[in-house]
Order: sequence, then C-alpha cells, then structure tokens
Amino acid sequence: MNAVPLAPFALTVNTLSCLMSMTSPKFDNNGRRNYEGYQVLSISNASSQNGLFDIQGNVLQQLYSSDKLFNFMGEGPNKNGPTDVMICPEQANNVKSLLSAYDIPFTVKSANLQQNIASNVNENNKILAESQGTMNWNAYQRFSTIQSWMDSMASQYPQFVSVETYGSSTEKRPMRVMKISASGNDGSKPIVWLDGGIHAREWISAATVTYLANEIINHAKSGDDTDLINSVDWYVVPNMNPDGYEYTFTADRLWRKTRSKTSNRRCFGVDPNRNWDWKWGGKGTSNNPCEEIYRGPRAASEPEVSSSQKYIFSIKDRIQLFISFHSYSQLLFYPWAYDDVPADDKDDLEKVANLGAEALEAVYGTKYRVGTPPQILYAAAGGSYDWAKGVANIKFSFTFELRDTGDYGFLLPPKQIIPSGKETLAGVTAMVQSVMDYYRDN
Ligand code: 0X9
Ligand code: ZN
Repeated sequence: MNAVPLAPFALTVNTLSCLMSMTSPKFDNNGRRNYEGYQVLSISNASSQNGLFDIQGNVLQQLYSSDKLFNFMGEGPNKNGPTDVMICPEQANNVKSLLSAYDIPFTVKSANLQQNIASNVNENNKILAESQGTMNWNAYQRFSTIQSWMDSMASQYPQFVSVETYGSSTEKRPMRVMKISASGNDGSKPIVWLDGGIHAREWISAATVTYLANEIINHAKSGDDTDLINSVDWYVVPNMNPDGYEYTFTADRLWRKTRSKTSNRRCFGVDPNRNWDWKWGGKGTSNNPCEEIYRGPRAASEPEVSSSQKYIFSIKDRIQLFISFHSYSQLLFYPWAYDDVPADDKDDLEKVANLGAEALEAVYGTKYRVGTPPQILYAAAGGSYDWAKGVANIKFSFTFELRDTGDYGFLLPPKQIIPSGKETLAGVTAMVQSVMDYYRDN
C-alpha cells in the first residue's frame, strides 16, 4: 500500500489522536460507555469506477492505521458503498478538514452518536420492559432470555428440538446449539448450520437467527413435510460471543469483540472473526489488542472460537450448508475472505448465493450484493466461514451482512427484526433448496 503523500496540511494534525479514546474511553457514573460528541461520517466512493478508490482507500487506511483518527464502522474502506467511519470528539474537525483537503467527499451521518445510541437503547428497553423477559421478536433480547427460550422450545417439543452446551465463554457463559430435527435426529440427515452474534454489537444477527429457528419450529409443529423440514436438521447458535453480547447491553452498545484479557491491561477482547484457525494472522487483521480487528495472540485463542471449531469439526461430514450472520451492509459473501483468490468451485457457490439473494429480495425488495469480501469490502483472514470451508471442508459456506445499508447501521430499530427475519428466511430457504439440488445431481 502506498503511503499518503505528506501534504502541508497534514502538519495540522495535532498529537491528541483518538488513541486516548480507544485506550481510555469515557464511561458514565452508571458504568456505560458514553459516545457524546462522537460523529459518524459517510465517505462517498463515487470515484470507485475510475480507480480513485485506491487513493481514497489509502488515505483512509493511513489516517486510520498511523494516526488513529477514527474507527471504521464496518472495519475497513468499503469498495461497494460509502465507507462509514466513527470519529472521536477530539479529532472531529481535523478529520473533516483532512478529507476536504484530499477532495474526499463525505456527509455527516451523525453529529452526536450518543443520541442515536440512546434512542435505539431506549426504544428497545421499553419493549423489553413490556414483555418482562419473555421471548419475542419485537425487541432485541438479552442472552438469558434467548437461552431460556431455547430450553422452553426443547421441553415443549422434545420430539424435534434439543439443546446442547458444547463450550463456555471467557466469562463462563455457555456456548449452546439448538438442534431442530422435525423427523427425528437419527444422525443421518444433512445439517444446515446457522450462527449469529459473533460480533457483539450486531444485534440483528442474533435476532434474525432466533427468528429463523422459531419459524422452522413452527413449520415442524404444523406438520409441514417439505424437504426443508423433513430432509435436513438445523443446528442454530444464536450467540457465538455471549460475553460481548451482554456487554453491549450493560456497558457499551458498540462493543464488537470478545471480553478476554489481553497483553494490554487497558484493552480487552479479540475479534472472534479474525481468530479462527485458517490463514490466521493474514490480511485485514491486527496484532494490536486495542484495535477492533485484533486477531488474538494465537489462532483459536478465544474459548468461544476453539469450542465452536471443535464442535463443528465433530459434525463436519454432515454439514451441507454453513452460514454465519453479521450486520450491516446487505451483502451475501461466498469464500474466500482471506485473500482475493477465487475458490475452485466459485461457480457453484455463486449460484447458491445468487438464488438466496434473489429470493430474499422478492419478499420486500431489499437488495443484497453477492460476492467475496475482497471484491466487495476488504480481505479479512481468520473468519468463521473461511475456516468452515478451508478446514472443515464444508463446500457451501457463506456469510450474510444483514440490514441495513447504513441509515441506522448497528443501531437498527427493533421494528425491523421481523421484516429482516421474513426476508432472510426466504433467502436461506432458497439456498438450502439449491444445495440439496446440487447434492442430488452430483
Ligand atoms: O469484518 C468482518 O468480520 C465482517 N464485517 S463486519 O462489519 N460484520 O465486521 C466481514 C466478514 C467477512 N468474512 C470473513 N472475513 N470471514
Ligand atoms: Zn460482524
């Protein structure tokens, strides 16, 4: 990557970078991270067609990596849509004048991020209070509510729902999978794997995954005997990062990583989607524990990741379709993520993804782009679905980046859970069908 040429205005960057906000964030008296004065900018990529993206991308990358002026909301310059960045109060004016000096167009999406967080959290809390800890899809639910719901499904429908604990997190929360086998889990049928919540702040991911599981249970209850219910078993993990997820409710709505201790006593957590044991430490990862894309001290250092790897590996021969859910940007990725290299079976993967995106769009017109992360966003090594293909040898492995494209971003209003669930169910259904067709013919 080329360094950004040193222009005279670069000298105006003052020494107070956002590093302080990264290593010593401000918390309220009630222990909650406060984002007062943080801003979100949407940086246009209008010039991506004529090759200017690389220059802009380099400027952004340089501002980020050497000066720590901001954090990416989606973790890197985005080749597809605009790139959203979060800037700390100390540097808000500086970043804006630097962008203007480099002729990089941007809009201010949020002039005070704390306000957006407060309205998202207040709206959700109101609905949670009304439902008093019982599961529903009108609000984003706490970890314990999701877990109790899984247990209650298993006790109400023991003929086809069961729950297994396969590991435990750094803070000793259980890693649990819900298995839905309408025709009895006799160990013979192909498995569809769905996981959510690996990034803590991506609330819509866990919510959508539980929505899908609930719908599948409803179909099984009503005696639906389509292939989707009768010919596959569903293995669903709504919370791949339980500690991080709870931390977003109790302390920091925008927390992404796990909550393990690191070599830096001020900085916690590893990016669990950079920690899997396939091409670990490669592109799009960091060895700095204070960064959002910290890969951890070694592959599978996180108990959440190592237990998931072990569990998935033990059932890998039955998994025909593996899907991890993230947000946001409305994208559907097929491998590889670690580098811009085509998978040998790219055509098979692309076909399934395209059918999924089309079926999803048919519900409400929500558009998803299909491709690989290096083509659409950026390369990122050590992610779950690359591991599923590379190590566990699961041919059909995908990642969704769910709603939206940035209007609300991670702070997606709870009203969108059900619509997101409905359209995603249509997309996943089409993908399952297409994978089953593939194995029937091959
Ligand atoms: O950076 C990520 O991990 C994902 N984007 S997110 O904004 N949800 O953090 C992209 C995942 C791409 N896939 C893999 N690297 N496996
Ligand atoms: Zn994510």
